[in-house]
Amino acid sequence: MEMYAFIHYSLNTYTDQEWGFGNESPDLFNPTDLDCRQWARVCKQAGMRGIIFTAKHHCGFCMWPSAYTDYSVKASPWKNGEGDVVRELADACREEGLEFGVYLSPWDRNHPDYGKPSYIDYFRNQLRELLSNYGEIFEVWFDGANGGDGWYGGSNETRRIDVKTYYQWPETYRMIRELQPKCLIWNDGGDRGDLRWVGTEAGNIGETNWSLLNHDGDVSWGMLHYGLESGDSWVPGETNTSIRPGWFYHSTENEHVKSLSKLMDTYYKSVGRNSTLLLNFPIGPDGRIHPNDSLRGIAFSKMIQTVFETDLMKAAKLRVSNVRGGKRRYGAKNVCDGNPDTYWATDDDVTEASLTIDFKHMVRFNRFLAEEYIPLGQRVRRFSLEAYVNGEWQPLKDELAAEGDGLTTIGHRRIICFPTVCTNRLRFTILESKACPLISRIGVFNAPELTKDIPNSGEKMSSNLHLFFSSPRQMIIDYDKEQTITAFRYLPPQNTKEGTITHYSLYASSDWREWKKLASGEFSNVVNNPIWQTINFDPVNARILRFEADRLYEGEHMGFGDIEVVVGK
Ligand code: FUL
Repeated sequence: MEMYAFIHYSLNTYTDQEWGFGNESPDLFNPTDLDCRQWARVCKQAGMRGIIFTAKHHCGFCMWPSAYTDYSVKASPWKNGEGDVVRELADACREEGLEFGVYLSPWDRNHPDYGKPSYIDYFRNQLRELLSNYGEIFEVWFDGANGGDGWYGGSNETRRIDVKTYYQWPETYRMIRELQPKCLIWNDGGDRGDLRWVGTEAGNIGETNWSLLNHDGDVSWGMLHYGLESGDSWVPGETNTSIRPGWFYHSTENEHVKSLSKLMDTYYKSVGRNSTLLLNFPIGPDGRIHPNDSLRGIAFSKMIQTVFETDLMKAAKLRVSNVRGGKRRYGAKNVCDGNPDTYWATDDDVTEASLTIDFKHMVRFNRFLAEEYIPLGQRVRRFSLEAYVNGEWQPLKDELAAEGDGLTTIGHRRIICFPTVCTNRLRFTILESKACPLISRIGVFNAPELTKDIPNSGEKMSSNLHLFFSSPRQMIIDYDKEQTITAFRYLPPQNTKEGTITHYSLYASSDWREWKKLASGEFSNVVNNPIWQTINFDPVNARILRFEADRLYEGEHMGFGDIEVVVGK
């Protein structure tokens, strides 16, 4: 399915929390404008093929009127307790042609029996309701989080469970298979589901990514992130991340919806690495997806269309050979037609082969795409990519790879990003494969450059900076490693004047001890015209920046709409 949406919505939306404790009042749930059709339309336009909804998050509040608890929408003022968000969303998904799935948190901080065997019956009863009354469910999500403490019917204590035995997953899985035979099970707990977590919520899976794991035994972080080449079971990775920093809505994050460049980076590091992308859209207190998220989601889908619109392969000629055996042709003309039933194969015993692509003219491109014929498994271990430039073959590498050249596994889809080359010839060589390689599609594209500033879009380059406040008037920005920093940019808060910095100082360090003052001064007219402010200085090598508010227009805490550190020579 490539991309589908997560939707996080619960009492947390009204308490500004990420995890509810389980004692939040159902009275808080009274959205004025709840519109599941808006959610479904936005998700569809954002390129999502389905929606997985938090029917019950860790707080235990049920977004459908479960017969097994009073802690649900039926105890809320919304629609006088007659409403059912799960029903409205399931219907909206069907109308929009989207698949529908549910997140049912095994950890329940409200239920008095959580931790006792009787809770498992409660959990299964709820799951049975969801799998029986809302049509076809394409995926169930059983989050493994468990922080221990909770309200638990008023006990207000810490309850620990053994994740390997407590939930008795095999029996629950049997029930799911019986009620919804096509439903996929996601579970990062003890028992293997059909899909695996990728070990991070940051939006990236390993550049090497096997869709395999062993059915039994412990799963290490590396196995989650990279899969297991020798695994005996098909358990593809699903990359889950949110379009904002948090999973639930917080008004303080309205200016921090991920940029288009960050979302594209996520796309290349998930769908482009043989994974699906599960992208979360939080619902605001009014019951709708906030316009900042919907606009960015739709821009994301448009950008994917733009990048992959023109496949330069369509006007190219292919020459296929296996490296050892000279020239051969095996259905090569079908290799780029995107037809899922055709693929290019070598002889059974050949695991190395190369494919030369001759373009009619000189062309410019910066993306390469390859797909394996997945019904017959994932085979390719390593490949190379070369462009013919100035009379010689020049190796290309994946510029997003964290390690090496990144040219390892392919799977359902692998997208390689590299700086634009201009050539009339490209060579794709499979260097190692578990069995004869079966390639069903290759593509060559020229993506538009995503610059730091896309006018009027609030765009930023994707970055790995971390920031925190060491005091109400001091912000620390920490990069993972030393960078050459040439400028610092500050966007004042956009919806309030409170916290607006009018006078600042900026320092840099590489070791937290020695600080170099880079600049200080005034942001002129920033109160009446709160636009991006740029502080330029001589390039400095540093890992940490300290940004201080020497004077605030009003309020005690420094505020910001966004910040940006400009790196590079
Ligand atoms: C996490 C949960 O604890 C978060 O609240 C969220 O639901 C995320 C998708 O999974 O582990």
